[in-house]
Amino acid sequence: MVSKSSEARTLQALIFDVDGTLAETERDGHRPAFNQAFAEAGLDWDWSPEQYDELLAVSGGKQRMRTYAEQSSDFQLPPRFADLDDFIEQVHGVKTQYFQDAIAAGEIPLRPGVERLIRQAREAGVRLAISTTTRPENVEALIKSQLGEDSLSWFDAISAGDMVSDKKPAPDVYQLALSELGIPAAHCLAIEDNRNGLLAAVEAGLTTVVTVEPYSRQQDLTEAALVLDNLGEPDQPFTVMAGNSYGHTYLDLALAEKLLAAD
Ligand code: XBP
Repeated sequence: MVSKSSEARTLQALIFDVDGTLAETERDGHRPAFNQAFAEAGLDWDWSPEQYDELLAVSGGKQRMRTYAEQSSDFQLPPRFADLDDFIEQVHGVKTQYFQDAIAAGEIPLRPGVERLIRQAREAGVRLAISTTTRPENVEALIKSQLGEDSLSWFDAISAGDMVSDKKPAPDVYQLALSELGIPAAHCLAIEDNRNGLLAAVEAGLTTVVTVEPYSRQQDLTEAALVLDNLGEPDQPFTVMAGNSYGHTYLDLALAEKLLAAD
């Protein structure tokens, strides 16, 4: 793990995870898109919300499909695919298209406080980045559909999907974002939604806030500086599940600075 220096730790960037953090995309976005692609491929796979919660222990949709295929004793490769790699590549491509259609239709809104915090950071000159396991085209679709056509340019680094070979909980996707930002980890705050993401961010040396999702509520999130139900809004306070919120009721840059200074 990267050690944090004792110099004054001013906030220079926020690094957001996407799925579960910017928006609750997993159960009602990725999961049905997987199921649509499975049906189209002639498979009888149909992941229920409960089953999907368990499958989320594996980061990355392609890795999740591979694990599921390898653990299904009765899985038979449909004849039109050359091998398991070809199957995963093609079916995941179809899944991505279904997911993007749902996102472009605006079916999945941003979580409370996300847009407010992003806009506050922009006004204050605090830079923005993304570190996610999902594919870059999914990130672009979500950000554009929710924040406007030009909003991608607000982010100085978008590290996503196969840009790194080792997915979360490995720190690689955060290290990539940090090197693109050119800012030491000690001056950045990560925002995540689950244990795999938290471990990746902390291993990269980042102070991390976790906003839980239904499936991550019961996870061990001990390494987080603060665990919340969501980022909160001035008229919609967050609930603190672990950590010190210093009397704040929503996450703004002032609270982010305090969390950095205390870590
Ligand atoms: C997100 C993921 C992704 C999504 C599906 O993890 O694990 O696999 O579930 O997206 P995180 P893809 O939020 O921690 O980055 O199918 O494009 O992988």
